Amino acid sequence: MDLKRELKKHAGLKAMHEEAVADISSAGTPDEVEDARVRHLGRKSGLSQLLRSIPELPDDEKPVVGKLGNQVRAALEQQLADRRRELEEGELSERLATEQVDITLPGQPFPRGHLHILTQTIWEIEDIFAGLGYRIAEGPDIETDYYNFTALNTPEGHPARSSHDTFFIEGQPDVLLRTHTSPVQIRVMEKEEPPVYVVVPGRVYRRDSDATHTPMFHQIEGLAVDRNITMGDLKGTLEMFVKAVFGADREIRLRPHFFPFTEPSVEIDVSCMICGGSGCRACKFIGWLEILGAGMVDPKVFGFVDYDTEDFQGFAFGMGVERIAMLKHGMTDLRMFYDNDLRLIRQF
Ligand code: 2NM
Repeated sequence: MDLKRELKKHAGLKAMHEEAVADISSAGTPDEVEDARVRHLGRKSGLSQLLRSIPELPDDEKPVVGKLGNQVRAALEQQLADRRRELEEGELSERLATEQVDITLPGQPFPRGHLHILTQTIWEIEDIFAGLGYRIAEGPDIETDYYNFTALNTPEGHPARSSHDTFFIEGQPDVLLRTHTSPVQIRVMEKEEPPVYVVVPGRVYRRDSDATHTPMFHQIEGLAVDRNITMGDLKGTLEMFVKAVFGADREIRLRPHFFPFTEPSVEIDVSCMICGGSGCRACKFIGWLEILGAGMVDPKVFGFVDYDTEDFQGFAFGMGVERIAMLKHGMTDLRMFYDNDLRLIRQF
């Protein structure tokens, strides 16, 4: 190399160059390269001192040292840069080799939740009716007296109003927490002409609290309005529903009952799924469990929504979701649904 031959002209520079070349070559990390740079090119390095001393040198040495010194500095700077890049690239490929991520490995398991048993029960019931062509309708939890009672043929002073033990909104005697989801059926009928097939799930509120009553619980009600709807449609629909939920072996029976909004009205029992009907503790040795209220919609209710009672008839029904879930899963205390005890939640 040119520089090597030139360096024979100056033993001092030659020695500095050789020492620096060896030192830079042996640097093992970018930090060590930097240390070598400070040692050999820094302000206190022999090379810098030599270049600074040029004015004091004999005239014939000045151009030799000036030119050669700068060549040495340029060569070392080049070597430092090369060595630094070499080491950085080595570091990168080392990290790429050792810090590989195998993206085909299974991920960290993420704890997965699931629907609450009440939600599962609501969805299951909705699915059964959806399969029969029913739509799902929802409405407000906070209702007016008109939708919760009046339009459901329960006028002021009617005994059913007090038996519901309604939560009223303070200072607003016409506003209350709905005691059933039936006001939604009224809202649907106000908006839509028959035929109407809807199921209505939701929270309802009554001033009640013991082992079998909570002040808030869930209902699903249903309404079918069409031409030529009869009690036979009611019975067939609800028998199919009960068998879908509790099993094909179950039977139903209808007992006469009273609701203000249906006439005639019935309560529907299912043959006990624990004893099969022979009598046990679950059915209080009766063989039957009450699960549904139902009836043919009273023409007075249709009057409130301007439906033509000559052309259209309907049946309606309602059930408590907690009660269905308890019977289906053999649960004993209604309040378990709201304890948020993971031992219960994880069972379903
Ligand atoms: C029940 C039982 C019987 C019912 C009636 C109506 C409406 F809006 F058509 F009048 N909706 N829901 C009804 C009838 C609800 O629940 C035990």
